[in-house]
Amino acid sequence: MPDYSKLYDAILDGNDRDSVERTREALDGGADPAALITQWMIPAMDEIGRRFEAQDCYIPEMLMAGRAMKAALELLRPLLTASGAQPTGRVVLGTVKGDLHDIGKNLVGSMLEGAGFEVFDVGIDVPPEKFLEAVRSRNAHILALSALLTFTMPEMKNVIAAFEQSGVRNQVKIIVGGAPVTRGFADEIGADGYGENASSAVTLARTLLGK
Ligand code: B1M
Repeated sequence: MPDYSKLYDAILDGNDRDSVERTREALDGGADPAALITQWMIPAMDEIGRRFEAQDCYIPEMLMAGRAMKAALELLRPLLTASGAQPTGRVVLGTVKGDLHDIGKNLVGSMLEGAGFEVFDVGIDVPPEKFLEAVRSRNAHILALSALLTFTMPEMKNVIAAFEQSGVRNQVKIIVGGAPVTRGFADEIGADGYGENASSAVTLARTLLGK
């Protein structure tokens, strides 16, 4: 793959104008959108996270990098979703209560849409009752939960408990993902599956619906 390090740098620098410009350039040059995301854009977010952890940067820098990433993803989104695939199933998607991270969730949503799923994104910081209401009103086949913080992961368990208490747990498949989430954690809380990244979330959703 050609060198797209200027896109990586634009995200790392939190320069949204530049990240959009570099993405446009890359697409004009025939770049594969999925490869741009996995090989250049996500590594830039990982690097900003590493710097934050090492106290080499602070929340404003993380916020600006997030903004530059989202701006570039906006350009790529139509390319990820335009597959023309037949409707595969309905998914309610959201980030759990207490958690404001949405870039990974949005990527999962775009990839699911690209695979033909109808996706209802209920946003970030979502309490269990809102997930319940959304799954019921949309008659969803799958509930997809995202968490990026170790201290919001337990919220996934609370969501599953809310579905059990309401007697609707067996009507929907619940899948979980996000950087700190593991397969072991998914099993422990009684989720139906774990997706390591956006494309494995798609494979998982398809498998769970027997597609
Ligand atoms: Co935050 N943050 N952040 N942050 N942030 C992390 C997650 C952190 C790892 C950084 C670090 O310390 N290295 C750390 C968490 C530590 C921990 O809990 N172990 C952290 C922290 C501490 C915090 C705050 C607490 C900081 C503070 O206030 N002191 C705070 C919390 C706010 C809150 O949520 N209540 C906070 C805030 C923020 C910003 C708002 C500034 C911003 C978010 C902007 C936004 O989302 N709109 C932000 C950012 C940008 C990050 C990092 C740098 C990047 C996250 C990201 O977008 N990655 C992140 C470090 C990192 O991840 N390396 C960090 C790119 C994205 C494509 O990847 O989201 O992992 P990801 O999604 C992947 C997979 O995880 C998976 O697929 C996606 C695509 O491959 N996936 C799923 C995700 N959901 C899935 C669901 C599935 C399946 C797969 O099925 C349902």
